[in-house]
Amino acid sequence: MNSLSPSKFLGIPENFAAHGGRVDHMIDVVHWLMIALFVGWTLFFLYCLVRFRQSANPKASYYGVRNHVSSHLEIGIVILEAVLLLGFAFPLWKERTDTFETVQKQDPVRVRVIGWQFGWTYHYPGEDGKFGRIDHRSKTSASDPGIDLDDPNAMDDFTTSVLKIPKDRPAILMITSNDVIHNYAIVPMRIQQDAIPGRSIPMWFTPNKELETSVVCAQLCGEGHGNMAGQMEVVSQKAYDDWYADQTAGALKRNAPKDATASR
Ligand SMILES: [Cu+2]
Repeated sequence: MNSLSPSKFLGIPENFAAHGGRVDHMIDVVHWLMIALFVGWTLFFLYCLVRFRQSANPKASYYGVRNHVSSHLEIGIVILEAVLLLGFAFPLWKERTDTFETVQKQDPVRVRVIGWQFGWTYHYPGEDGKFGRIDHRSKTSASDPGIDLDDPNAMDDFTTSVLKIPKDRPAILMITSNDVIHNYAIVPMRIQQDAIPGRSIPMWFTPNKELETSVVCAQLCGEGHGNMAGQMEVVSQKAYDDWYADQTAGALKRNAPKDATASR
């Protein structure tokens, strides 16, 4: 079946997310319908070229088509499309959007993703699992997530330019933007979400294989839009934990109160 699936022969990258199979299935059934329509319309077009050629039809017909084949065909297509929408697309959408409560109970990894002109910054909550307060006035550059270091929860927070998450564990990415509307898209994870300034929108998925891949901006956002390809890594839980502990320790050291006279 795989070689017969349009999502494969049209060259979509391999799926690496737990829910991705259903997205690919949706892409497959929609493409099969489109292929059928394309072939049908092409045959009909060729038929018309021959059947209604000028030499055989010097005079126009004032009656046109008198049977109901076309109406029946159209009703058939409408039914098929309704099946695709109600039978496949809606249930997939429902599953994607209604699972947030469940996912939150499955010990997810949480990362804030900040889009900016032109790149991505990742903000991890550190070992306490709590993100520090965000203060937009404290931002010093386009890519600054604006973490307020006066908040005790921020002491162990760290930021990266590459997204790192563990395999087989749900990841909840909170997508936001520092400037204009971007769109955070990970094709191998079959997921994307608009990054809107002033909003923090959750997007969740479970990577089921280790990989290094790229993330892209899927919303034209300015002259550097094409440079917004970033990197992400899915690693083993152990590698993730080690890396996370390292990063947290680094942050705690950086943010440790200096001597009392130094102003922050
Ligand atoms: Cu962009």
